[in-house]
Amino acid sequence: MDSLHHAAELIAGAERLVVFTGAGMSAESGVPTFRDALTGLWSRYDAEALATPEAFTRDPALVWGWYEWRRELVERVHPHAGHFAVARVNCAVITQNVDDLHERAGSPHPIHLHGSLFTPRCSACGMPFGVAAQAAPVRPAEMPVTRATTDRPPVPLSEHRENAENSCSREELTGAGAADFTAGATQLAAGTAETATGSLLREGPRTPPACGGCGEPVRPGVVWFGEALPRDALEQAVEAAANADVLITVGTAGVVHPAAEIPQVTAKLGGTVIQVNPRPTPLDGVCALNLRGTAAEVLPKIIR
Ligand code: BV8
Repeated sequence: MDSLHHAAELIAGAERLVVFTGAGMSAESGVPTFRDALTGLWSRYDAEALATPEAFTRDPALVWGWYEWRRELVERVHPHAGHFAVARVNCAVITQNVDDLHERAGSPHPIHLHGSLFTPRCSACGMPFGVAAQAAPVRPAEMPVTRATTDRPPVPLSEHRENAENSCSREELTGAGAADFTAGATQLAAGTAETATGSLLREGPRTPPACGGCGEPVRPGVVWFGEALPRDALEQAVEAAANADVLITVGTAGVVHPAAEIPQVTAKLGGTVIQVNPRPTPLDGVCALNLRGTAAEVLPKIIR
């Protein structure tokens, strides 16, 4: 039996299926993977150096410009056949991605281990920034705890900026509509923006954080390197992986922790792990099947 057919049989027989996704899941929708997230003008930046609290403290407007660029890009793309295949089956979705492609394909409640491009929050108390503030405020206890334990000191942003500014203007840095993005990002960073260029949230008007705008900057609603993952999300993900009889890991390099340990939880407790990735990863060893293909090609063939 070929491996695609074998995988389809295992998945069809699963009672508690989990799908765990990384940046490669969004690649065929047109969202660059994290290791190549920086294309064009942003290619002068190291994503890991930008996705840190230190970078935001040092230059909030530049970091906001990067996240606005990514959010705008996600707004322009669409889920692919792989997202729709996952949404068709009864499963728990755990994602490292900060886009909303799983939701837009119909997966009801993906667990976002690394936050979202669409949930900016107060950097002091964690309250969501905008209409979400009235909905479900993030309890301060869930505020990410930051510890400078990044795997290597981020390359000083001043070095990046120096290079960047030598070769292109700040307006160019943040792509199309640059000037107002930067201005909007600066306002957002200062927590003073009532509106910022390009609606940050799909819902209606934004309001200051429910905490009354404690004067701290509004930050992107993602988990940066050196920050703890949201406790609820991590607990839900570990529980789902521990109970899974089949887990499909799709499009992750398996190098960012603790998320990379999720497939290992399933394997350690006797579940079957199936990997979908064109390239080998450190997760190969815990997978019963390693399907060397892409998310949009393989998932519709194995999830029927
Ligand atoms: C924490 C949000 C502690 C922001 C992200 C030493 C060793 C190990 C770990 C560490 C270490 N030192 C420090 C650490 C911890 C660090 C870490 O793991 N570093 C790594 C780089 C070594 N982790 C952290 O800092 C975490 N926090 O540890 O906190 C703590 C504890 C208590 C109290 C205080 C602190 C936080 C990590 C979260 C970082 N935030 N994202 C943003 O997006 O801007 S992570 C970022 O990487 C994205 O979320 C991305 O999803 C994620 C993982 O990357 P991948 O998804 O795997 O994507 P990548 O591009 O790497 O790979 C793509 C894959 O897809 C490839 O394999 C490719 O072959 C494949 N592919 C490509 N195309 C396709 C495809 N597959 C299928 N189909 C295709 N078409």
